[in-house]
Amino acid sequence: MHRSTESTSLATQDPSVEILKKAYAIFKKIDVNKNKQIGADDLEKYFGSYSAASAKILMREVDLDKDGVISVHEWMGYWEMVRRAGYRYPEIMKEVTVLLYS
Ligand SMILES: [Ca+2]
Repeated sequence: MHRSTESTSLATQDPSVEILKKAYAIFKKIDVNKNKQIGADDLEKYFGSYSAASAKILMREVDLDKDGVISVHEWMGYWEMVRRAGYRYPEIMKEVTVLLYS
């Protein structure tokens, strides 16, 4: 007798998947020179001076190994962490949307 494997339904409309997809799209947008990492200069170019403070906070929060750049793993890990931390989807989506269209 064996336990039936819990069926993880891969719903196409899973909002968390949407979030991660968007997060990745944002990463690619910010990574202007396509070197698979986001540096402070990328953030400055992308966000402009008006939200330099937000960019700094973002860097501080996402750059886990403190090497001054955000790798794609750090970026995706950040959003995964935010998601798991129990933030409500609408809040995350708002954050993502702001990032995507700012
Ligand atoms: Ca890093």
